[in-house]
Amino acid sequence: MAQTLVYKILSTHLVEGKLAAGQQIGIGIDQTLTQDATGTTAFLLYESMGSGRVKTNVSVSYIDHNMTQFGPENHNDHLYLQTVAAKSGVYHSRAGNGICHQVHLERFGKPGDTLLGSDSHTPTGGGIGMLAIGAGGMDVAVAMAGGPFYLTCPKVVGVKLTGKLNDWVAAKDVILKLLSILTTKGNVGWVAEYFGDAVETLSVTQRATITNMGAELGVTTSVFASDEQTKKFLKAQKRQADYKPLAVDADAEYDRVIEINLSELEPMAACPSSPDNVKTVKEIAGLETAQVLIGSCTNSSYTDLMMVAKVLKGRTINSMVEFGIAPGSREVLNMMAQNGAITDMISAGARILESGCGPCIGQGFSPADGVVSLRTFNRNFTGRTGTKGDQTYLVSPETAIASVLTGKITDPRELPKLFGIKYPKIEMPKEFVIDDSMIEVPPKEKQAQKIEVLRGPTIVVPEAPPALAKNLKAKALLKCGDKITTDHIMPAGVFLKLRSNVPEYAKVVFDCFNEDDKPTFAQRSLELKQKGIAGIIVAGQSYGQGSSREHAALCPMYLGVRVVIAKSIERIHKANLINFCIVPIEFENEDDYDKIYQGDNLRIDNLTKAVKEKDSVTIVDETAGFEFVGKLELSKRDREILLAAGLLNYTRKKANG
Ligand code: MIC
Ligand code: SF4
Repeated sequence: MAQTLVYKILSTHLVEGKLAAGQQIGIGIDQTLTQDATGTTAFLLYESMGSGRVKTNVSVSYIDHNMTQFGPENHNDHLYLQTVAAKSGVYHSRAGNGICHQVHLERFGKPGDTLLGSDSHTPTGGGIGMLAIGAGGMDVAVAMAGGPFYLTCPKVVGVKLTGKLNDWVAAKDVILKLLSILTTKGNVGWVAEYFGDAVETLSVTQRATITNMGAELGVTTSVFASDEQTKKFLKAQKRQADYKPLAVDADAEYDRVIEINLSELEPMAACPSSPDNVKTVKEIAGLETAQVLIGSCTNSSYTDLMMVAKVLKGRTINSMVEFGIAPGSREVLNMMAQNGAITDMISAGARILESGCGPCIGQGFSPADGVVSLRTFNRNFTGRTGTKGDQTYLVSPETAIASVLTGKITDPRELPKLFGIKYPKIEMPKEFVIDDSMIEVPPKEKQAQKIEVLRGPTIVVPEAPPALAKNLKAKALLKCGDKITTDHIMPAGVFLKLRSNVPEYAKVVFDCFNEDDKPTFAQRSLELKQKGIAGIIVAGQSYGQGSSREHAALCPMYLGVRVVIAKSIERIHKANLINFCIVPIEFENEDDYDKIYQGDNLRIDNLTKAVKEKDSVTIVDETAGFEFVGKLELSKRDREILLAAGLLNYTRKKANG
């Protein structure tokens, strides 16, 4: 039978279930990646499983998020991750070597392989023809131990690309266009697969920009074929042996097809504060900007940054703009240092940041109050920059650099007219400067046994969830609206350094909803927990979108949250809730959402029975005096995990027979 790329990779990795959309399947995982902000928990859980050496072909632990090092926390994490990686047989990419997704693409990505990463932008690997999926750290820990990854067998949306990108129009504009069509809601259970004549015109890094930001659609992943472009990229990385062609069958059918003609595309921007609030740059042109940042795993490749350097050469940035550039990897930084591009950037007035996530995750460069910040990143959720009420626009490097020169949001197609700049077409280099000295190869098992894993005092082993209550007595601790992201639930920024200390980090759960002079969400929760009353979160559509951070389940669990009732819940977050024994319930009738108020006393009788064998559960709102039905959309395995009090307990039980 003719197959899509997605189904080709799935069928060669299927270990459980049937390849039919909507069915729960288990797939074997070839590679994993973890980063420091989710990796410490992942490795602590991995160690608790007692699994020894990893069973994957390749597992890599990256340090790229937490690099500011105010206080000992970050460095404690780095040392822990470095030693635990060596002990477990995991490659370790040191701080300064670059953003996990960019480095993984350059040094490890392999067409046709599966990659599971504890970061939602893992689908960046789809740019090199991998089936690359983001998940919670606990799921990645299981994969490192050799276990399958379970997912809903997806429907495939074929995105047909035709035409050719015009000068100053970028891969970022392709994904922004798609976000304007599909939005960030309602795409759970789908994968985006790109096809059509225009695909061969896009380089691997352009494809990776598209698959990276596909995460914002909420799809399971996004995939491109592996072809001549892939071969060229791998050859330039001196990894031609990793090349394998991968093409869609001619008469393969997609569940839905969307066509984007690249020739007709124009520069786009995601306006505050959602990646799908997309307008053309022309529509918002002229808006003054005081900060422009280029970087992140979406747009920090060699070709992106060389284009920026060429535009800047011999020019000076607008004096009202603060301008930072964070190269995606040390490889990119090194190449630009060697060919002089960094000098062009510095001379123009750019501030060169280290290779890492930096401002994308609120580590520095929080904008001033009320100013427009223009970023080439993938997320502009409110407050993510570290400034409340921030005004962040997401654009391509082309639009960013045009705006740096004018101080206003500027359509880059104006650059020839405004400054006489010709579009600098950057070719993929024939050979990259390869230097893997910051990637530590794990020692052989015997050698590794002697390694002492360093666990500084700020690293606290997370508490295991308690067993599910038979009958649940609870309170609606919080009622929130649509599109609540994991950034709302668990802020990063200045709190990011607390990732390996759940009791401390839990103090800022839902910090964005805390009001001065009123008890915080954490205080209200802990007070109830002491009285033996569980917490319930009531939410609207797409609850838990965005990051894969399992702390958005782990910390609420620590505070006593046992159930989330929402209109819909995003894929990774739903899995994280289950892994930490929080029951995800969806409203059968969405109107019931309006009848519940924050503070209502809720009751769920026979919860364990429902989780065991029912597709729905009755929830009694004792305060409002009504009852309603919630859907339990759970696989058999989900149910077993919940009944075993979470994935860690479940895995241990399985291992002990
Ligand atoms: C993000 O972009 O939000 C992050 C930080 O990379 C997260 C992971 C995390 O919260 O540590 C992600 O995308 O999963
Ligand atoms: Fe890092 Fe930002 Fe990419 Fe997340 S989205 S991995 S924080 S660069």
